[in-house]
Amino acid sequence: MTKPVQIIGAPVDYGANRRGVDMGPSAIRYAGLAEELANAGVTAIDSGDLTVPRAEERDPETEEPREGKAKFLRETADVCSRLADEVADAIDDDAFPLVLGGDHSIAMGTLGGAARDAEIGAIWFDAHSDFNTPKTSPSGNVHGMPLAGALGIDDFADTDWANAPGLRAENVVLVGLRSVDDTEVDAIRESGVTTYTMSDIDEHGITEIVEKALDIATDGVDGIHVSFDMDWLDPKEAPGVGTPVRGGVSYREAHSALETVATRNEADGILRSLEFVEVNPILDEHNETATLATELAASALGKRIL
Ligand code: Z70
Ligand code: MN
Ligand code: MN
Ligand code: MN
Repeated sequence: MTKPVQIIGAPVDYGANRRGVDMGPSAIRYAGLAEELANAGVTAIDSGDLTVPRAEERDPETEEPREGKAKFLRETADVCSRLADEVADAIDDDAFPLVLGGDHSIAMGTLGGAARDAEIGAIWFDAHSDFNTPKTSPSGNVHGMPLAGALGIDDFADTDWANAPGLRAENVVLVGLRSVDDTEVDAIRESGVTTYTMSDIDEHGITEIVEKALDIATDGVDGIHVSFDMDWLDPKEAPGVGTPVRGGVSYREAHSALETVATRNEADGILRSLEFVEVNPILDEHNETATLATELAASALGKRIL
């Protein structure tokens, strides 16, 4: 990464069903993010954390938008709006935003900022598809909704704070899916996004799938956002996540995926923003999931052994 990297912490747990993911940004910094990035030859500026009121001080129920349920939607709207401004400002300053979550609801903020004055694609590394809406969500947890929100699907059609203006569904690729709700299937099919499941990775290998994802995500856009949910990894590698799902990618596949992104970015400078979400230090073992996030960030930003 030739640009200076601007680290933005979003200590949010409004969107998750398990408390603790709000401590993710602290845990990732404590695990040595600054040193990892420095070793990778990256210049990083840490702009600290967004101010996020504690969930306990808030009433989770909200009527917006319309029917269905979505817990802490007002609070999520507030923090995503501020995050979008920070991300857009970083890009304006010719810096590269690296956002630390927090639960995955914050992706609506990151994408909103990254897609403010640009047409963008996105690669979503996640066990889950995050395509629910307040109407369809079985849980009411907003971290299961950010792609639907950013793409303006159904209830989110005129929810300005959630929508990412320049995000193009035909340039959105979900990689490594293994947990999709029945309620998400139709919306995914109708949206025009591309999906690769864990079976596709088994069949074709991680490098081929990520190369294909990059071809699709980068086609005709100004840049891409990479959203990395730590539950994409197998729970054996990343135990500190709120919603572990068996059968995820290995340590080596995760690094390989992000090295493939880094190599493409070295060639065409297409990477516009990056985020790591869903690190839950309370559920972690010796901060290893946070440590893994620091190493993965270094791989994505161009760390090389020789
Ligand atoms: C489920 C829901 C989800 C992350 C869990 C789970 C969604 N589809 N997303 N963990 N990161 O509640 O909507
Ligand atoms: Mn997710
Ligand atoms: Mn997930
Ligand atoms: Mn196939």
